Formats: sequence, C-alpha cells, structure tokens
Amino acid sequence: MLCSPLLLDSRQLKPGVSMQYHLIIGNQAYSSWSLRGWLLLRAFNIEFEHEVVPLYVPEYDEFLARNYPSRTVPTLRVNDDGNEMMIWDSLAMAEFLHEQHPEAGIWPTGIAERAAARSFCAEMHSGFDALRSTMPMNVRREYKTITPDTETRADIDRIEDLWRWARSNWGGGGRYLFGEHFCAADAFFAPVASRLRTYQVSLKPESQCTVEALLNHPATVEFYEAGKRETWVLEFNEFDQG
Ligand SMILES: N[C@@H](CCC(=O)N[C@@H](CS)C(=O)NCC(=O)O)C(=O)O
Repeated sequence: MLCSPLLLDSRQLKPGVSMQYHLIIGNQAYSSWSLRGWLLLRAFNIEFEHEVVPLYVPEYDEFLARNYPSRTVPTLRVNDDGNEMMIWDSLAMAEFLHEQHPEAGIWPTGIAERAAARSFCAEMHSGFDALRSTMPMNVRREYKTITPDTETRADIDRIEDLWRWARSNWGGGGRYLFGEHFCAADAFFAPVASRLRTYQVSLKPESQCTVEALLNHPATVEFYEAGKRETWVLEFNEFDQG
C-alpha cells in the first residue's frame, strides 16, 4: 500500500531519484518496534509503501526467507535502481533516512540536541527491559487494574526524568520532546506512550502531556487505527483484567 501525504504537511519527500522504499512491519496492534519504523517514514512525510506481516505465525517465516538477513520487523527494503538494500533495525533506519533526507528533520538541527536525541534513541533501544516485558504494547486495550512492579516503575521514573530534561533544555514550550518538531526521539518513545496509556500508569502532568502529544500525532493515530482493525490475537500480549 502506498501512503498519500499526511495532512500536517502537504509536501511529500520522494526517495532518491532511483530509490523506492518498502517498509515491512508486524502486527500494528502489538509491535512497538514497528510503530517506531512506521513513524520514521510517515511522520516525516517520506513516500513509501508498506506491508504488514503477522508475528509468530508461518507467514513470518516466509517473510524471513524473503528478506534475508533480516530477522525482525521493522525492516526497510530499499530498491535502488534494481539493487536491493535491506535495513533491519530501527536505529539503522533513522540514520539511513536522515542521510537520504537531511531536510526531513529526523534529527534536531543543533549539535547538542541532536546528540541528546541520539542518546535517547540508543537508551530506548538497549534498555527499559522491565517496562517492555511487563507492559507489552496493545493498541486495542486500556486496562484499569494493572500497576507497575518495582523494576517497571523504575523504568518509568527514568523515562519521566529524561522527558523532563529534554523539555526543559530544548523543548521551548513545544509539544514534543525537543520542541515543536517531532523528531526520531519522539518516534522511539511513542510506543512507550502507548504502553503508558494502555496500562493507565499514573504520571506527572507534564509527562501526561507528552503521552498525549505522541499519541495524537497523525502518523501515530493512523497506525493505531490500523492496529484496532486487525483481527490477529497474540495471547501473551493480552491480560484478563480491564
Ligand atoms: N532491533 C530491532 C528490534 C526489533 C524487534 O525486536 N522486533 C520484534 C517485533 S516488535 C520482532 O521482530 N520480533 C520477532 C522475533 O523476535 O522473532 C529494531 O530496532 O528494529
């Protein structure tokens, strides 16, 4: 499916003259990494087509067979005038897309804020294990009865500290982490915002504003709507309560 431009910005960035982008994502109801990959293109109005491959079923093995050496989603397949490039990691995608589209604003413009935004993404990429394992993403649910355990609460406290620090240094009153422009750091923390909403985690008011901003971005809303329409169910992402 080829996406038309998002309403927030009427221009659409075309891939390099000879390039075409094909994004492969997992279940939009559950796949937090896929939301990151989607936002890295869609929120920056970069033209691409996409395909959804359900996780942990035989179709997923077919995806792996067709897209070696990728093992995970999101995967970005780039057709460069007949030559294929495979990018199978969201951080690598952020850097590749920034190289191809420096005008898109994937990273903030100032060197210090760019370094901070990259550190945010790297910390997200390699950390927050407790939050990830105890509060899996599920765009179809909002629970009322689940409270975070100690390790998960420590992850959430660290996230609230990071968000406050970014906003106070670079936010300038804008709605996103590094100001008025959505950047890769926002894309990387949007799935966290999704988990915080799904599990109705109690947050400081300014963190709640960040959750709302990330989830109300039109590209996140689009992903959510598709996830809500999906009929695949992964039992380990579902709890009985709520
Ligand atoms: N390093 C990857 C991680 C992606 C990842 O773990 N994706 C999950 C889906 S949310 C996946 O593909 N799982 C399939 C598997 O592990 O077999 C990235 O940043 O893109």
